[in-house]
Amino acid sequence: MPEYKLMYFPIRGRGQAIRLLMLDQGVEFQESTIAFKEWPTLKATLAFGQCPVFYVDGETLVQSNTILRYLGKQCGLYGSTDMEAAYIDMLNDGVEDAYSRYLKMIYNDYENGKDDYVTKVLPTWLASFEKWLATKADGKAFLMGEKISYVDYNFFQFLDAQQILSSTCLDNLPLIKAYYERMAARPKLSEFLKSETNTKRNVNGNGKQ
Ligand SMILES: N[C@@H](CCC(=O)N[C@@H](CS)C(=O)NCC(=O)O)C(=O)O
Repeated sequence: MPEYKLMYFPIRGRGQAIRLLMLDQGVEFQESTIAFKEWPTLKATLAFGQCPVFYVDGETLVQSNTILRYLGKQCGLYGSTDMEAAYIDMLNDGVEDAYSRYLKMIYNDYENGKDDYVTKVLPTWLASFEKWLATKADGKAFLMGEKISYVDYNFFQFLDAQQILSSTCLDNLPLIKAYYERMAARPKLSEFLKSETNTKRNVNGNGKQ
């Protein structure tokens, strides 16, 4: 395995799915936190001036979903045919669309937009995923059925953040609720989620959650 190093701000944010995937899959990696005062210097060196940054031996990757897809290929979490890979990407693009709406509300409109997001925007996205889950292994396994794929870590981190925002958001969604609990109970994830490393990290960079 190459040497992996994740660099990100001291928050869960867009680093979380990458961390969860590597921890659960037993991938060794180093993690280094970017101090906010060091950020301008590092930012100037990065392809799009954004983090997370993922170093693979001498290579430097940015874009969280690219990093997830790269790890998906490395760890056998990307389906076994081109069509399965396309469905996994399709689901991940759905998670990205929902997550972007969440981030927009968190960073730009928390006070005025939270209610609308929780009562209208989020339920629409979750209902689509509930319907999807019902088509795969009766909703009793992962987003693509019996085998876990990289999108499960991204969907799980999204659900984890939504539960913090609204603890009842999964109440009428039995398949997603059970899916969330199943993922959270995976031994390595469960240990990490309870750890201080995780609980002391803010969900988002502005402290809103
Ligand atoms: N599409 C990018 C978005 C990355 C992004 O927005 N990163 C934020 C932190 S989550 C950032 O680097 N903010 C600091 C800045 O833009 O200067 C990804 O998925 O990695």
